[in-house]
Amino acid sequence: AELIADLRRAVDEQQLHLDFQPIVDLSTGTVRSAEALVRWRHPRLGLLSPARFLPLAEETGLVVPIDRWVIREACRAAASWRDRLPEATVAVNIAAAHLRRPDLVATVTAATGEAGLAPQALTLELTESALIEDTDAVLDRLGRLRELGVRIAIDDFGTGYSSLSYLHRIPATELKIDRSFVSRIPEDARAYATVEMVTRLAGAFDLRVVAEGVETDGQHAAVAAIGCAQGQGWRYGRPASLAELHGRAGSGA
Ligand code: G
Ligand code: G
Ligand code: MN
Ligand code: NA
Repeated sequence: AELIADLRRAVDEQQLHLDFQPIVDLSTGTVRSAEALVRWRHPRLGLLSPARFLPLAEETGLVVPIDRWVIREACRAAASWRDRLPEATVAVNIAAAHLRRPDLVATVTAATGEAGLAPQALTLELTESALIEDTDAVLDRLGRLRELGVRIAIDDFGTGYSSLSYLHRIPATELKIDRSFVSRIPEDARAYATVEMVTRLAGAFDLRVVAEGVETDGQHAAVAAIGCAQGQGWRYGRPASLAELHGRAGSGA
């Protein structure tokens, strides 16, 4: 209960910050995007990962103001790296509760507008479990975001309960293959076949594929051979502060 009161204050008192993890083009190694990941520097408990406080934030509805803050900060960050990485987008995770809110489109429009960022440079990551409640209102909202140019990624693909049918309904632009599959290749034949199948399926839907959780050279070689367009994971870079990311982009390929 005390943590709830603390969390309520965290946004106002600037205790949250974002780390960014690069997403690279698998054929060239170029940074194509960065995923914003929220962290909470708690005054007494120290640095808390989202796994520690997001469930609480979701229960209490505080996840909506947190996600709003994340969207705004992420857009500002993307505007700051536009000079060096003009093509790179920023990706933010959107909670199910936020997706259900009619004001999501206004929040996104305000954040990109304030930052002077093209909506095309923003990707919203939605999990399959958030998409389970894809009511007409949610689909309409996603359609309007797409019309603005905002990109839509299906996150942790393959782990949800939903059927493949929502691939037909959601106006997604990319599909992120969950790291539980990527971490088992190339050795595990079934995981390998799953990544291959999902990549081929994504191609038929014109979706860009991002392999998540690539840690080793072997995994990198496998996802590249399979034909995934992009990769994310420790092999390419850990989540890091904006300052560190700038340093890396400056020295990189
Ligand atoms: O960075 P880490 O591995 O601790 O992230 C754990 C989970 O928290 C991931 O599934 C990620 O999608 C989620 N997450 C990270 N940042 C945000 C955020 O700003 N908003 C929401 N809704 N989820 C986030
Ligand atoms: O659910 P989502 O995909 O948004 O979660 C992203 C989380 O995955 C981040 O918190 C990040 O720390 C974690 N992550 C990113 N790359 C790797 C990786 O290569 N290995 C592992 N184990 N975790 C990773
Ligand atoms: Mn994500
Ligand atoms: Na993911």
